[in-house]
Amino acid sequence: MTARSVELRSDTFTRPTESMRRAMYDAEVGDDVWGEDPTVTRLEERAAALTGKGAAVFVSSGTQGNLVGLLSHTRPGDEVPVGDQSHIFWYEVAGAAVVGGLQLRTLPNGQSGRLEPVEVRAAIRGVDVHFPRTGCVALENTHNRCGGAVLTQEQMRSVADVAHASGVPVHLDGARIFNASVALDLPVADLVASVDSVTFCLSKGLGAPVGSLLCGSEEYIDRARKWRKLLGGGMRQVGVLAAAGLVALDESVDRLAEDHAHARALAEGLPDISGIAIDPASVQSNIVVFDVAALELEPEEFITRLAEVGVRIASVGGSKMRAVTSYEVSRADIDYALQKVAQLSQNTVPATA
Ligand code: TLP
Repeated sequence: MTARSVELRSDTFTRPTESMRRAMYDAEVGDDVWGEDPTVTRLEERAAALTGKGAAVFVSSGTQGNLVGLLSHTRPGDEVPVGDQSHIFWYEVAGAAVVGGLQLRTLPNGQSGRLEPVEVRAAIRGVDVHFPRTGCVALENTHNRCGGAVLTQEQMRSVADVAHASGVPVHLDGARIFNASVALDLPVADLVASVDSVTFCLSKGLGAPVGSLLCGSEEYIDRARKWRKLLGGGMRQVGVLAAAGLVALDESVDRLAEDHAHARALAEGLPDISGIAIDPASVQSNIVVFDVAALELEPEEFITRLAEVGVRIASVGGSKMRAVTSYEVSRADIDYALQKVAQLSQNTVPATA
């Protein structure tokens, strides 16, 4: 038996709160494929208002939201410039290629998660019989593989301006856009004003069990509903899930600041531990990426040994580790995790290190 269990693998592990479960029980429902689930309709209207877009559609996941999002901007054979560290490129099973016939073209994200406007401009295809058409550009905010990096309104706008100048729309993977909004102290609608569509997730730091919203113009969301249906995402009495999502939007957004403070505390404690490398200044939201290359332990063993003492983290490739804070991780949990990492490092760092 371990003293504590600290779940840092992802904020996707968060379990629905008491009030979400109650709202799910009480939810008024109907057949959403027929547009008759009042709770889903309320959630979609709320999402459209929060993002400042004309409409929104409830989808099963961030992955489905991004796929439907890209499909609704493009046609088969189009090219989509995306970051080389983007979730769409790394973790969405090449759905854009398989289902949409899309060619993803990667541009460097660097450490910051940004795309450089000049690189985006160069990637947008001109008229040439050999070329695919550029269907849309995709951004990500906060940026998962770039350690939860936050893109500012200006950084997004500068890319959107370049794309729009060539008539190319912009999709934002805003799975954690509320984290970005809280970190910048800027309403989501202002932050995403320059992009044409945005996906955000209810099931990460906001704590709902399932679900994401894809938001955009009314005409775009009409197309998205069709793609969602094609993908088997037309759900029926799904108000039971939407009800939890509405509670998440009411109760979970402001407290994300606490998760960011906990992530910072973790990032500030880690450099004191020998064998661990991280720049604490790089931590801007609830994701902490650090390097364990200088430990004698193999990365997999580091993860296993930490799990044995109740601290769960995940690998993001090689010696890079990821820890994600959420409302189920307290400040005391962070101190416990730091203590366990320090103990592990003392036992495993060579004496000369
Ligand atoms: N990310 C998951 C894993 O897939 C890596 C996580 O634990 O962080 N966009 C971004 C930026 C995401 O981080 C995720 C989930 C998604 C999209 C996909 O969302 P889901 O898991 O709902 O399909």
